[in-house]
Amino acid sequence: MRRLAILLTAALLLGGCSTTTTFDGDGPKSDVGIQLFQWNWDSIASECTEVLGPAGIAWVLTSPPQEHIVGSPWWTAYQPVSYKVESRLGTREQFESMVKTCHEAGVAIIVDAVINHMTGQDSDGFGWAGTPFGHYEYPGLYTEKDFHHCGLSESDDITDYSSAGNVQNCELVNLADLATETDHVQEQLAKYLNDLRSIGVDGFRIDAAKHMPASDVAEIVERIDGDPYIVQEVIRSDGEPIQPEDYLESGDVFEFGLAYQLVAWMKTGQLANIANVDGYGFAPSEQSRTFVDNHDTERNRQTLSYRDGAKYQLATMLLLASGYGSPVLYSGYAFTINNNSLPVDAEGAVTDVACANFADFADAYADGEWVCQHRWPGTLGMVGWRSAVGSAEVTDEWSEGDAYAFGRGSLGYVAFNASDVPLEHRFETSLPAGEYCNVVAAGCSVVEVGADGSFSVVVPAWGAVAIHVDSRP
Ligand code: LM2
Ligand code: CA
Repeated sequence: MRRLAILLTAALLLGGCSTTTTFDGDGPKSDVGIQLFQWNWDSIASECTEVLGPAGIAWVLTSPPQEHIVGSPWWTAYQPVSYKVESRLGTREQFESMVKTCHEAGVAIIVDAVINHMTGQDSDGFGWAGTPFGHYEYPGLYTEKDFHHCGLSESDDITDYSSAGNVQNCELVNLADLATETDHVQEQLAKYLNDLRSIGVDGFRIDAAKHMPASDVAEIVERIDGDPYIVQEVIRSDGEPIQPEDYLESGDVFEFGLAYQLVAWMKTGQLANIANVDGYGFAPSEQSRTFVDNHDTERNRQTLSYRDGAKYQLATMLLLASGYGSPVLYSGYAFTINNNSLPVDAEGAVTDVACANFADFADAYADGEWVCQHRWPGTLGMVGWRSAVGSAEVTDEWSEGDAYAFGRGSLGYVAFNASDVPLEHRFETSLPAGEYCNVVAAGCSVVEVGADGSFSVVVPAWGAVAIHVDSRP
């Protein structure tokens, strides 16, 4: 029964009858995904086994796996040279083995699919796997005729985000823009994506979806075998003609609007707003993928990031407690300059992840150190909390000043404190009496719920206390 429930949840999460996935993980499966930015395939595999599977994380979003230009910045990954599964992150064999290992741990694999463009290089070169290429020449894949030349600006670059034609047919930072409306381009893309499907890949992040008409994306997705999970990157920006909602036919969308609001709420302390996001114009909850940050926003500083320490952790816990959307966690490496390289070996391949030793939020990370913020106790604890409370309704809401607390019926309760001062309070809950572990603190610090369902606790400054029925001493 339990196993069936896990299989069913997994199937639902992945948008239906995924052909290649079986989940044997034993933890309760959550709807939470995680982007492991620039983690190599071997490191993702061991993280699936050691941390993600046991924590009940549903899937990992990998960085792009296809052959890319040679160079030290992380963004070489976003300039495809060919669709060989051969990159700085590992070989095809390592990729295959990662998919297998993660599946055995009950974790699905979602791949970042760079399908809007090829390279942005004006001179000819060779890719990571040795494949020759020119800006508009990719042997065996594409020639000049397969690219857009929008003719709307001197460089053919995107110059006007108020024009859909400009955004979709011109070049995003000089990246050769594929004619995604054509049969030939769609066929090549489908071959690549279906090759990944044959390895067992469960779904795709559609990179730069805004830069392709929603109808092109839909046609490409149609050509993918089986019923893969799809999540699209359409950065929300008010007043633009292209909006995430245009893409819902092909799958889910990342809700950038909520990530921006989290920054504001951490400033104002208005955490209770998350319980009522109706007025914000976000994507429908069932198709919304929420997040605190991703690799782009931690660099352009439009969202919180690991640098914000306890505030970042608080925002992550709040997101995990919310019934709106499904969260995607983020984990990357520390940097001071956007182009900072990541740890590589003598050949330039990304080396295995070694997580920074986390003692508390005051830790400063050295450039290139793997932050592993997904392992912070508050994050893992709230993933468990989320699984425990499931879809139970919000009850026993309380807020005062910068503090906000609520329950999910008789299954769990959480209290947040967005201020510099610890908060002592007696919370009224609908929980059965007894002892509970505060799951966001390391170890089990015991909270005692009385016969009337109330408990008294000190919520740390910029911290939380969370208890649920599946974690009792
Ligand atoms: C994305 N989503 O839509 C990715 O999340 C984002 O990280 C990608 O940009 C972008 N779209 C294209 O896939 C990154 C990075 C850019 C970088 C591009 C291409 O943020 O800075 O552009 O990848 O590698 C770089 C240079 C840029 C240059 C371009 C072409 O920064 O100055 O443009 O390469 O050579 C002349
Ligand atoms: Ca385009």
